[in-house]
Amino acid sequence: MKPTDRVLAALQSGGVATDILEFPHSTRTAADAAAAVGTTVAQIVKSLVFLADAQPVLVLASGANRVDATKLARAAGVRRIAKANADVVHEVTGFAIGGVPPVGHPRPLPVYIDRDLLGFEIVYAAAGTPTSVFSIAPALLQRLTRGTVADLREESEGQG
Ligand code: 5CA
Repeated sequence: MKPTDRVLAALQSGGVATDILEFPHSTRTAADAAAAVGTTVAQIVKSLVFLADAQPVLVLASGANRVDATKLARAAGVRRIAKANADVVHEVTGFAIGGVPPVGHPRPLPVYIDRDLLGFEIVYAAAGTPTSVFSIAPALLQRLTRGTVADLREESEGQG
């Protein structure tokens, strides 16, 4: 199955009716995706894998924010947070960096959601490839992923 089909299947089995938007150019980064869609970087969902006491977790963060490791550790109830490398990201999500979606993984991961995403009516997330995204209401994304909403924003720097 194509990567985008795995995402579409997960959305459909969750009862979410949305189309995958395919672009002729890169949506690999939050900035690229925002430019392609014609929205703000803050409305792009970054799907990031961290190791929380060595267990993989997925963080859905606003494209405008960097994730604060201390806040994530507190939310996850762990001591150590490390960023997963590209191989680990592929292994635990089934997708390559630049296209990692929030849903459609081989095994469900614990999900933590940057509360700033909930301030938007619609957000855009990667749909499995570095040239595709889908739109979704953040409340629906939360329900679909059973994600824990938390303050995860690093305060010192703006863009991530
Ligand atoms: N398609 C876009 C917007 S939806 C996207 O996937 N953005 S993202 O933020 O979710 O994915 C890019 C992120 O992957 C970067 O922010 C960075 O945290 C991570 N990343 C990029 N290169 C590497 C790498 N070599 N190892 C680990 N993580 C990486």
